[in-house]
Amino acid sequence: MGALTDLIYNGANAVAGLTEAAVNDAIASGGADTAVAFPDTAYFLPTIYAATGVKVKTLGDLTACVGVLKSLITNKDELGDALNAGLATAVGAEILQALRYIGGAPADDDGGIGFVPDPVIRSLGVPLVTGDIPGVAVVLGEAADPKTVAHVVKDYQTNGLLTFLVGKVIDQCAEQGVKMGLDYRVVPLGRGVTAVTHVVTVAIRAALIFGAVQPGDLAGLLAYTKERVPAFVNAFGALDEVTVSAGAGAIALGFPVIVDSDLGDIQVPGALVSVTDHAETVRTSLELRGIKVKAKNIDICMGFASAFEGEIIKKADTQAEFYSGNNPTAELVVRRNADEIEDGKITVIGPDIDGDALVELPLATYVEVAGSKMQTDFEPVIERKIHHWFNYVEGVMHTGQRNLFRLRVSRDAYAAGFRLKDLGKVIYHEIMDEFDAVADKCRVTLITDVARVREILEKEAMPRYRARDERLDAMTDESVDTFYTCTLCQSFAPSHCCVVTPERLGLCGAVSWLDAKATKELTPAGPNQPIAKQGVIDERLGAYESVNASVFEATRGAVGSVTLYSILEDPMTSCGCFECVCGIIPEAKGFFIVNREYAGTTPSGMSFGELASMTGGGVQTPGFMGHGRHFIASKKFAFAEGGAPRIVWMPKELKDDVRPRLDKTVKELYGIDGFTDKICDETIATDIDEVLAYLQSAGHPALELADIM
Ligand code: SF4
Ligand code: NI
Ligand code: CU1
Repeated sequence: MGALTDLIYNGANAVAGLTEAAVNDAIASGGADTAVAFPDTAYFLPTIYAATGVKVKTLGDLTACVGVLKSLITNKDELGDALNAGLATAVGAEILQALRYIGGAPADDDGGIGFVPDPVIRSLGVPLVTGDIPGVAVVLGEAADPKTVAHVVKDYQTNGLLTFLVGKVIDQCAEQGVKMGLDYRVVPLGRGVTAVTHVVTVAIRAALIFGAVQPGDLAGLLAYTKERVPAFVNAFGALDEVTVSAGAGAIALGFPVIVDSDLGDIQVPGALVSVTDHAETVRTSLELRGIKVKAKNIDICMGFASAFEGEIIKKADTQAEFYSGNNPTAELVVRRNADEIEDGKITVIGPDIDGDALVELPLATYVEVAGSKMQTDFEPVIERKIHHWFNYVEGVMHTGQRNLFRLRVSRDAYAAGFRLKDLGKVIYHEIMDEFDAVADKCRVTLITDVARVREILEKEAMPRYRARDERLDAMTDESVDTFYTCTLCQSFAPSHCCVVTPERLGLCGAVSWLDAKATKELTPAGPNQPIAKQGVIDERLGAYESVNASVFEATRGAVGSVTLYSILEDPMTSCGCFECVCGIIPEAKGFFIVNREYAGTTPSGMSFGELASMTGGGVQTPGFMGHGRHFIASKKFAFAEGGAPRIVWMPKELKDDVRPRLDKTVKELYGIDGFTDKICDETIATDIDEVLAYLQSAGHPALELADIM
């Protein structure tokens, strides 16, 4: 053991020395009052905050932190003590990185994105709980042969993992043509080894955001990251002492470290492991962390992985485009009887995508599904997936749905042999994989013949879209006798449970009542369980005995009383991945809402990230509630408090997005015309007095209502 602990202590002492000197220098030159903060986070210096509860705001606050850091380095020859020294290294790295951010964004280009803002972490919640992102890889160092590291990283990418790069591997992967960026799930953090702090704080903030771990509860923090953050480290190349002690920090958080050099007998089973054969790196890493990936073996010539979902294909790189603005288009999934279709049949009707110049075509993606458990209600659930499945293909980009979409196939994909039939294969494979419980047979037809597409669009697709919309519109909480729980997020937020109703979708925006119903059919023991609507306690609040009982059971006793329609009385819990969060402006007698994408400040003086930190982790916080975008225009939004007329402020983009539905709802329920225009936004005012002045001049109805609290 001695050799390993020596390395860890040497590294930790070196980092401690550097940190102390850097802090002293910074104080000497800027003064102890100089502000120090990472951008767009509500968690200060997250490692220090989570581990000790200390809210670092100025350079002066760091002096005490350096003292704590040094006290963690005991130089005792026990692995447990040495791992604490590893945590000291993590703290030192965090401080050194934070110093780079004094006065704003770092001036020096470190080759990476650096600090990851809170909203990005929140946006990762859903893909992580659904297994869409099955794990997080940290790849650091410098590989002896760049090809080996690029191969490993591409392998993770193909399997949907989120990979963070630290060190020279960034340049090596770039040279080898690895597609990088958050959209590709390969994220360069920085060349210096201290940049590893930016992934450490992601794991730590996950514990604060989703896990409701209290700042200062170090044991709770380490238990959370070990049990719930599926991360591991791959270190390439020669290991210096600092890297080893940073690795010890990773091990303390519960993340195994796999190195490609031969450590001989200083390995620690399950925690520090040598894998010198790079062909084994990925398999061993996933196994050590218990990460299971779904093999996606579709017989097409291009990659197929969720990691390609964010890929952008520029017009100049496009071989073929199917765009509703230029040609008729439709995407339609229909239920059939088993005797009506032949399973596995994929047909192309009309011209394929061949050509030297840009090929522009109409397209109907026509999918027929048969199965004894297939319901008409599942048609739109499956249909909406087409967007994701097409995007998963490397070299294919898709936006929109139904009769309004844009689909591009890249020149690279075409050159590799990708043709229309392959799109059919993708749909067939995914339906039989994801919807196997309801789909016994599936037939896919891709039509580019303009007359046929127009006929399908007019005679079949449009009437069906309209009928579905009418059904959705007519589907109210009163019209059904079953609601659903959603506990998918419990893997991160153990005591959280959403209640999904026709008029209130999950706060992530990704789970509607129909989705929940379909999931119950697909995985009967899964995250969506039916709640029979029984035992009304209060209609206005949306309080039901059966809802309370189901939530109590689903949260194992953590939450016993939730309302469906109130923000102030027993509101639903928030996990952390909500699309929007709302809060109160007492002076305006109303609520403001802010969405995750909005980076500015709100009338409360807080940003989305700061507001979001007021709620989450499966806790009920009256007055602050996470919710989906779609819920804003629901007749049930804040129904108990007076409904949508209480909304007084939203970012402009959000306003424009919800305007048509919101105007309709408010007109119908409260008889007010053009309501959305009466809501203030950041282009009008964020200062509370100016907001009030605007609401006055616009005649906002909230001002006429009773005080909100
Ligand atoms: Fe998580 Fe709620 Fe969305 Fe389910 S509906 S995935 S629990 S946020
Ligand atoms: Ni959505
Ligand atoms: Cu969530």
